[in-house]
Amino acid sequence: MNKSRREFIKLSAIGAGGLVLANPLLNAMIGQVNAAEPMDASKIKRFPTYCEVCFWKCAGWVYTDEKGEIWKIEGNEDDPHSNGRFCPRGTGGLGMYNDPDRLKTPLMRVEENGKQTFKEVSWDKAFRFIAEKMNEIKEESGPESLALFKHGSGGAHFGKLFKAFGSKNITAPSYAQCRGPREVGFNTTFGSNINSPEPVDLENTKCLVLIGNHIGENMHNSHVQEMSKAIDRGATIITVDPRLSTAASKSKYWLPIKPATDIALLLAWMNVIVSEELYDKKYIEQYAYGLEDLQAHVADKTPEWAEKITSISADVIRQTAREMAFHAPATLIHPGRHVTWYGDDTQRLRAMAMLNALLGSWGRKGGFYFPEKAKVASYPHPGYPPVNWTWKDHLDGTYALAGSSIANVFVDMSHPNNESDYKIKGWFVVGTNLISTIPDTKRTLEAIQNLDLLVVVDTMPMEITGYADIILPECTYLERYDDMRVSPNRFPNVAVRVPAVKPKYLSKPSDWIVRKLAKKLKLSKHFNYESYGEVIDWQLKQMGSSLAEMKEKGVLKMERKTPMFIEADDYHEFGTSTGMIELYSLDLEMEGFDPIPNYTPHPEPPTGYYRLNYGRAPMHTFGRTANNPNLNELMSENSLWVNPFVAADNNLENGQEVWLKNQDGVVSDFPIKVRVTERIGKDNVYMVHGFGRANKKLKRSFGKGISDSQLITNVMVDPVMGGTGMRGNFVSFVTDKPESEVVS
Ligand SMILES: Nc1nc2c(c(=O)[nH]1)N[C@H]1C(S)=C(S)[C@@H](COP(=O)(O)OP(=O)(O)OC[C@H]3O[C@@H](n4cnc5c(=O)[nH]c(N)nc54)[C@H](O)[C@@H]3O)O[C@H]1N2
Ligand SMILES: Nc1nc2c(c(=O)[nH]1)N[C@H]1C(S)=C(S)[C@@H](COP(=O)(O)OP(=O)(O)OC[C@H]3O[C@@H](n4cnc5c(=O)[nH]c(N)nc54)[C@H](O)[C@@H]3O)O[C@H]1N2
Ligand code: SF4
Ligand SMILES: [Mo]
Repeated sequence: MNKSRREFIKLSAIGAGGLVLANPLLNAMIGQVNAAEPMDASKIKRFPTYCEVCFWKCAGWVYTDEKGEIWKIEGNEDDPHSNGRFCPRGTGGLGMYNDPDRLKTPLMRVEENGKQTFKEVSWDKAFRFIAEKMNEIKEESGPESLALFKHGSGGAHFGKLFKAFGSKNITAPSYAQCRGPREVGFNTTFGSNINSPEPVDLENTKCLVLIGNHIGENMHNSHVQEMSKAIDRGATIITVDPRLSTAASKSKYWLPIKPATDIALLLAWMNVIVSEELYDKKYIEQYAYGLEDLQAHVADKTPEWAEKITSISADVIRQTAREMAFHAPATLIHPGRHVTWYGDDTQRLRAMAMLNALLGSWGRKGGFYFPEKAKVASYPHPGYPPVNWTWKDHLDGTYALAGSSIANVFVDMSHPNNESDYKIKGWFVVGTNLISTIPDTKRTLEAIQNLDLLVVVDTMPMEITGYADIILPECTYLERYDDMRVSPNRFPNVAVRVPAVKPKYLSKPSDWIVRKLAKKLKLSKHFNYESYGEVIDWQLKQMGSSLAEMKEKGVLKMERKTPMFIEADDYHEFGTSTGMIELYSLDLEMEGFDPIPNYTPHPEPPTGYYRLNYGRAPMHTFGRTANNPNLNELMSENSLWVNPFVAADNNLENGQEVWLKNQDGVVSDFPIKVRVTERIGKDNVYMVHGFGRANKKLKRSFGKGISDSQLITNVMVDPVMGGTGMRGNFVSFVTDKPESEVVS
C-alpha cells in the first residue's frame, strides 16, 4: 500500500453486506432493552463484571432476562469502587452493547476504482495480513519497531502478544496525557506514586482542597459518594478553579484563580504555613528533609506577592491556609488526575505534595492512606525473548524521572523527522482514540502516514479507525472475559468480569484476537488455554478461590497485612533517595530541575482571544460515550461557557452557534452553542471534552459540538517527564460559517 495515501475512510464498507446484521427490529430496540421488568423472574441470571465506561472499573452485576438478553446493570454492594451503585455512565453502559453503529466485522483498507475504502474481510484473512506485515517489519528493522498504544482492559492481552513477539514498546495516553506529572510530583516528594484509585481518605477528611479537580463532574464513583458524605458532615471544601465547577458550588471557599498561576498560590500557602509555624512540627522534624531550604525559598512568596499573580486576595490566601492547618492532619490537598496543563505540571504537583507534607497528611487519617493490592500469580507461560531496545534508548536519559512510557514520544519515534536509530514502523492501537487524545493532531497524522502498518482494535468507528489499514472489532465488556481488576485500595481485592451475553455480530474479545493472531505468528506456546475463563480460574485457585465462587461473589476482599496509616511515633521509611519526605528534591536537582518549585509566568491570551479550558461532564467519558444511545440522550453536544462581559464584548447571545479559531489559525470543524454564564471568568472559555466527533459513521454524535483536541495545537511539554500540557491554547469566536469543509 502506498503509505503517503492513507486517507481517512468513513467506514463505508463495500462488498459482502451479508456479514453485517441489518435488522431494523434490532435498531428499534435501542434504548428500550432496559425498560420493562422481565416476564419470568425465575429466569433472571446475573453475571459479575466491572464497568469499562471509564477507568474507575466499578464492579457490578449484569442481569439477563428469560430470553438471555441484558436487562440491567447494577453496582456490587461489596465493591469499594461502587458501593453497590453505578454512575449514570455505568448504568448506560448497556448502550455500548446496543449501539447499532458498532464495528461489526474486521475491515481492511483496499483501493477500488482509484478510491480507498474499507472492505469486510474474514478474521482469518485479517490475521494473515497482519502477521505478514508484522513479520516484514520484524525482518527489516526488528520486532521493537512495532508499538502498542492501549487504554482499557483489552490492551493487556495485546501487551502479552507484543512481549512474546519481542517488543516492549508499549504505551498508554493515561500517563503523559493524564496523570504522569502527579506520579512524578508525589514520587519525588514521598517516594510513592498515587495510582488509581487515588489513596485519599475522603471518608475521614475534615478539609478537602481541590485544585482544578472537579469531582462531581469528574465522576469517579466512590469518591463522588465519599465527597458528598464529607459535605454532609460539614467538612471544609476549598476549591481552586477559574470556573464555578459543581464542586466549587458546594465549597466553603471558591478561589476563582487566574488560569496557570496555581504554583504561586501554592507557594504563598506554604509561606503562611511556614512563617506562622502552622506546620506539623513533630512530623516534619521526624520525616522531612529540606525544611530550612523551603523556609528560605518561600520567605518572599507572601500572600501579597501571590495576590498580584493569581487575583486571589491575600486575606483569602491567609484564611484558607490557616483553615487547612486547623484541620491538619485530616486536611487533604487532592492530587487531581488529569494534570497535564501548562508544562510545569510536575512542579505544580510537587508543590501540592509538599503542602500535604507540611500539614502532615501523608499516611494520616483524613489525608492519604497506604493502599494494599492483591497479589495475583501470572498464568504460566514461557519466558519472553530479550529486546534490543525500547523507547528509553531513544530518549537517552531525557525524562529520566518518568515512571512509565510517554505516548507522545512514541509519536515522535514514528514521525518522518525522527533521526535517531530507534524508529517505530507499525502501530497497534487498542481502545484509545489517539486523534483526539494526544494533542497536536497534525503531528500524529504525519506519524501515521509514515507507518507501514496501523492496526486498530476498537468497538466503534472513531477518528482513529478511519486511518487504519485494518480494523478489528472488539466486543464490548459485557460480552467478554478480561483480566481481573486488581486495584490498590483500603484492603486488597479483586473483581472478575465474565461474559453475560455472546458477542454481537462478528466482534470478538481481545484475548481471542490475540490467541488467533499468536497462532499465525507461531507464538501459541505463550497462550496455552482455550478460554480466558481458564486463566482467571487458575489465578483464583492460587488465591484459594475459584471462578465458580467468583461468579457468585463478583468481588473478593482480602485482609490487609500492613497498617493503613503511620502510627504514632512509628518509624517510617519513605521511598525517596534520602528515605525521608523530600521538601528539597535531590532527584530533581540531580536531573537539573528546580529542587523546590518556582512560579514562572505563562503567556496571556492575545487581545480578542480567550484561554481554551475543558473538562468532564457527569454523563460522558471522553469521546467514547458521545454516540452511546442512552448517554447521548442525556447530553448530545457540548456548549461553550462564556462570561457575560466577554459575550457582550463579542456581541454573542446565549444559544448562538459559533466556530472557534485558535492562535495557530486552526478553525473548528463544527460550531458550538454559546452558554453565557457568570460561572466562568473573563479570561477563559470552557467546554466538555469528547464532542465534535468527525467520523460520519457515528450517526448520533457526528458534528455535534466541538472537539477541544482539534484546537490544542500548542503543546507545552513538561521537561521533567514529557507530559503534554494542553491548556496554553487561545481561541477567538468566528460567527459566520467558515469556508472550509470538514476534511476528515
Ligand atoms: N483534548 C483533550 N485530550 C485529552 C483529554 C482531554 O480532556 N482533552 N483527556 C486526557 C485523558 S485524562 C485521558 S485518560 C486520555 C484518554 O484517552 P482515550 O482512552 O483514548 O479516550 P477516548 O477518546 O474515550 O478513546 C477510547 C477509545 O476506546 C474505544 N473503546 C471503548 N471501549 C472499548 C473496548 O472495550 N475495547 C476496545 N478495543 N476499544 C474500546 C472507544 O470507542 C474509543 O475509540 O485522553 C487525554 N487527552
Ligand atoms: N464523567 C467523567 N468523569 C471522568 C472522566 C470522564 O471522561 N467523564 N474521565 C476521568 C479521567 S481519565 C480523568 S484523568 C479525570 C479528570 O478530571 P480532573 O482530574 O478533575 O481534571 P481536569 O479535567 O483537568 O479538571 C478540569 C477542571 O480544571 C479547571 N481548570 C482549568 N484550568 C485551571 C487552572 O489553571 N487552575 C485551576 N486551579 N483549575 C483549572 C477547569 O475549570 C475544570 O473545572 O476525570 C475522570 N472522571
Ligand atoms: S465511575 Fe461510572 S463509568 Fe466509571 S467505572 Fe464506575 S460506573 Fe463505570
Ligand atoms: Mo485521564
